[in-house]
Amino acid sequence: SLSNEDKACLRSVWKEIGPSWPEHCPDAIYRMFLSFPSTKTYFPNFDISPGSPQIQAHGRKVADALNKAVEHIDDMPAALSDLSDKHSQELRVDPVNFKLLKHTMLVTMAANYPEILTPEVLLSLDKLMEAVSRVLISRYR
Ligand code: ZNH
Repeated sequence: SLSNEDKACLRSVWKEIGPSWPEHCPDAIYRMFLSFPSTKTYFPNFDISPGSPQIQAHGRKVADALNKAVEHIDDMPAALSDLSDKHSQELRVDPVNFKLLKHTMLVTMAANYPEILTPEVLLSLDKLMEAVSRVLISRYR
């Protein structure tokens, strides 16, 4: 879980990444579909091509959720409660998929913010994605 050092690191780097992440997050979604084709089954109506409007819109929503997570880093379960319900109960995304998206998110961040992503920052971002994923799958039954 996130230590106080991780939280401080994330609050600080997110000032640099957060504002432009909505532009890049759709690439992370596209990379997920490309690298892990089974993930496409959750999006049967999506046009899976680079720059597709659905991927753009979805990427922006996911980026907004991450912004919210960092904004409420001490109280993520409450801040992401609706999303948790949605993923656990309605979308029923198999938890393994969160690892896949985490991977393509970190790759996309490393590609777009090479000077920000030192090994220490990468580790904190990895833990952030783990923490957000844990909240989103916390209500499975
Ligand atoms: Zn998810 C949706 C976030 C992961 C699948 N998502 C969604 C949204 C958001 C999110 C914000 C929107 C919602 C509303 O609208 O209400 N996700 C998210 C995050 C994450 C995720 C943050 C991590 C981190 N997801 C995920 C995965 C998957 C998914 C992994 C699979 C693969 N989602 C999904 C779907 C949906 C969503 C399917 C729906 C879409 C549409 O549009 O339809």
